[in-house]
Amino acid sequence: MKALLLIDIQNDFIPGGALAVPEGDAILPIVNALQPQFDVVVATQDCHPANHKSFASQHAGKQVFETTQLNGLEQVLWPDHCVQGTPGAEFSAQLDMYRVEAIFRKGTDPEIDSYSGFFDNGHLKSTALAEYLKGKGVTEVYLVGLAADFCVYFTALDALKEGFTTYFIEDATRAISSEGYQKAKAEVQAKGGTFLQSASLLG
Ligand code: VGL
Ligand code: ZN
Repeated sequence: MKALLLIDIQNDFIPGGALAVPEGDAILPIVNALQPQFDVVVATQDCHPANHKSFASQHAGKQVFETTQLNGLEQVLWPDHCVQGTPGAEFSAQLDMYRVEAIFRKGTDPEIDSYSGFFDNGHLKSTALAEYLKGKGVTEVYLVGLAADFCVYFTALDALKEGFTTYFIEDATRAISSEGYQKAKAEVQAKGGTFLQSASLLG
């Protein structure tokens, strides 16, 4: 069984949002066209409390996009984004949701960030996404969404660790930084992930 994982396709990651990914909105028609091709479609949702420690606003004297140490992990300090209960945390209104059978929320613990849809950044707690997919008989996961160099990338690494055959649909993702994306892509490929274009699935 094949699953399509919609990673963080939320207003704050789309142009106009608090942490906009360049051209993030360009993926929407492709993601919608892909959904009917899959047995299982699930979504992740970055869902932070207002005092989340990944926000630069929570660290006196720190600027947005600086890095710091957070409980022993390197942490990029982000603009406030995807705050629970705000429009920025909602899925894009242009994203079809009718085939999405489950939503996995992450980043809800104020003390730790959570890029991957499977685990927090310290690998301390699971979202139960792997167990959910395995319970549905899924062996192949296809990744789309935002941002290619953060949440899609870390989700790909964990999908590979969890034993899923992992595909990254490149034109259905966009990155915050193109250098970051090139490094991320090389690592995912080295670990066994496959990069492809949506056209090869849409036929
Ligand atoms: C993301 C930075 C912070 C993402 C989430 O969805 O890629 N990036 N929080
Ligand atoms: Zn976040």
